[in-house]
Amino acid sequence: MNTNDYISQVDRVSAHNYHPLPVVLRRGEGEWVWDVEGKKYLDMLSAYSAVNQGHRHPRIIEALKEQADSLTLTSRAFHNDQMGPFLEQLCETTGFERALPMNTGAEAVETAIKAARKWGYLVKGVPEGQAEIIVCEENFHGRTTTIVGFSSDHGSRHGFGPFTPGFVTIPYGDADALAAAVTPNTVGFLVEPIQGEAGVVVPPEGFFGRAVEVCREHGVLMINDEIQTGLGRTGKLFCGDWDGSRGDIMIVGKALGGGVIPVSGILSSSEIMDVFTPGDHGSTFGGNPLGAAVAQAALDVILEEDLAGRSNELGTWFMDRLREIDSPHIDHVRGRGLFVGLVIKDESGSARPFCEALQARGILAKETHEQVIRFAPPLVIERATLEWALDHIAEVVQGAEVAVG
Ligand code: IF1
Repeated sequence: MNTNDYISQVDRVSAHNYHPLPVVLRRGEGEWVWDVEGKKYLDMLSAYSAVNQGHRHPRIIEALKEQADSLTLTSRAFHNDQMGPFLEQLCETTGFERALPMNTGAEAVETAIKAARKWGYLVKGVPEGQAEIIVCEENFHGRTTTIVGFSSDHGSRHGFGPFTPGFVTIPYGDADALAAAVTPNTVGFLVEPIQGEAGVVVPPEGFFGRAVEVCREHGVLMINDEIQTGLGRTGKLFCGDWDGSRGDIMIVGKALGGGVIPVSGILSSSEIMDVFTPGDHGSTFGGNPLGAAVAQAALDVILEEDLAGRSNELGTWFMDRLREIDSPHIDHVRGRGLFVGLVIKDESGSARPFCEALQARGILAKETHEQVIRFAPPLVIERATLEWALDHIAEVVQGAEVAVG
């Protein structure tokens, strides 16, 4: 079968809930992937920052294979010998007292929502069923009906109601609006330190620090969604570190699974985590030994290879070089570390044709929200590879190969 055969097959048998680039991948290694015709591509998306360690990192694959040869799944009805070591390493790495392991990011976000609400009722004294959580315009926190219910993106929520009550929306980056939205029933502020899906939107300087103060003043839990921005992506171990705050609850996922298996979770204090009692929350796979073994290796790689430091150094250099490109189509470049958004001017049309031109040159990048080309390569990427990519990016955004407008 060739590329078109695979695409036709998927078109025939799958729901059409995505519009992927017309490429069918078969192999990955480091920052590179190969399609079914053997064509090589630079992965500039990293599965939306779930492959920070690069495709099939040897240490992570070794951990996967070793654990697969002994025990893969027990459910939480029994203990296993991998979950404790994993969660202890995660707590030591993040500085939190306790962790609750889940699988997908959305599951972890839902877990954080439940933790904040129950803390509100048991500790803060909010009347049962009255808890409010503040979220931001243009947020992306996952695809469950509760989560899309507080999305401001019509495409993510249309046709999926009715939705869960108890969420209040403020403009992203507006600390005064946050303060004004707080009521005695507010239990949490759920926020991405940099908004990913919104198009790599970095909040105004000082917003995050001010939000921490507002939350502290009003006894509101700061809930940092670091699923995409965490684990080195923005040039610090966690994006909140740029403002010295990892939140009262920090949500992690994606790269925690090393690009191999879904591993997510929430981290918090004992006071907050102790609202959970046996049987009131869980999941079949949460804390499974295979994921726990992989996640330990995933964390080791991030720390021992200083992926955050690489992201900071290479990302800063990469964005400077992008800003030097003289192109009629570039509105501006934004981001932090190797979490970069190149914003295409409205008059130049959508970012999609530029992504298709990049694909023809062996670079896989994905547009987000029409106008933004997101560049988020694996954090193991070589500088020489970025230099090669920059030459092609410059030619694409300067050249006439893209029919614009
Ligand atoms: C899709 C977006 C990114 C996330 C943040 C929670 C989750 C995500 C900050 C949920 C997941 C993924 C989901 C994937 C595409 C991708 C995405 F474009 F959808 F918005 F990265 F920006 N918090 N983001 O970014 O984690 O349940 O997926 O494990 O749904 O199309 P998940």
